[in-house]
Amino acid sequence: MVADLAASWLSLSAPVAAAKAAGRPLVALESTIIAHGMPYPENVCTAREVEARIRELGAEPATVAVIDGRIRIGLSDDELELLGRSGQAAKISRRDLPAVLASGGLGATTVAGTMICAALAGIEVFVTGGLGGVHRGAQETFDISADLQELAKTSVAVVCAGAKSILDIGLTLEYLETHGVPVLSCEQDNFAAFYTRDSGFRADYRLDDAAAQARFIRTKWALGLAGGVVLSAPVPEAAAMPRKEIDAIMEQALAEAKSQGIIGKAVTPFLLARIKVLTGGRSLATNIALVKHNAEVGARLAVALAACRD
Ligand code: PSU
Ligand code: MN
Repeated sequence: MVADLAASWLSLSAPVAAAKAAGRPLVALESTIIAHGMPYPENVCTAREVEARIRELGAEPATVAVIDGRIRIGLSDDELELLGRSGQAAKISRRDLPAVLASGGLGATTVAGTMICAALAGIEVFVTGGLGGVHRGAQETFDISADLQELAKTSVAVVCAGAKSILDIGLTLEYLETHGVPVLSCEQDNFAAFYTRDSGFRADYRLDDAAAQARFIRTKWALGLAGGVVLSAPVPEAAAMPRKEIDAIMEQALAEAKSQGIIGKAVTPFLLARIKVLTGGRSLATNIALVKHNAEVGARLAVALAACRD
């Protein structure tokens, strides 16, 4: 069977395999944020703290990456270090997965890549920082993250702090609507904007309670409506950046990317690194705080989903 063949590329860590066998809740985590989204050593430190917090809340974390040509679901501390430190990991979205597997390589999975692997491993909840989306100026560049197409077809719930306003958030939400991807929000009515709480755009449905989120998701999938669900959680107030300041910095980073001719998969890592420098490192603290908060929201959702299996 196709699914069995695909599953033969997977290696589950012992804790993930044990949790799965016992029917305990699992939370997938991406690795592009570790390898390409944050600098060392904060990336590895954050990855470990996020995993610990998910465990405290009763779910098992499963960080996803490709190591030695295998899809690895659940990483050891040494493997997190390898990804965070080597600078050698490929950035793996849907189109890159066969290349890195076939060549026996090392790679970090994006939102799209992680969703594919999570679905293969039977994991329903995935926690990330921010979604990829429709880039500003996409009418000329056609730069639309493969994350959005993945949400359209792969049945995993993705917890995020919305999307950055380096993207065109309005068009990102339009794209998701076209593809039938529900955008849920907790703690507020509006979709979050990563460094700031409010994107200025309403989410489709506000569901603060994990049990209500779980019922929504179960109902979607029970109806045979395959595809993802976005759950937006705003960065905690104390860690949010002043809107004016971050907007000006993002404009500058975007202008630099354009003038330097940065294109394709290099765009998002370039912008993240420039924003960190231009904020004097403060954007990194915000990024870490929002990922930890997302981990809490995701762990509670995974626990609630496990309690309402159909
Ligand atoms: N947004 C962030 N941090 C990240 C990313 C997005 O704040 O690390 C990563 C995620 O892995 C996301 C990917 O899936 O960038 C999107 O890349 P692209 O725009 O090239 O599709
Ligand atoms: Mn892109």
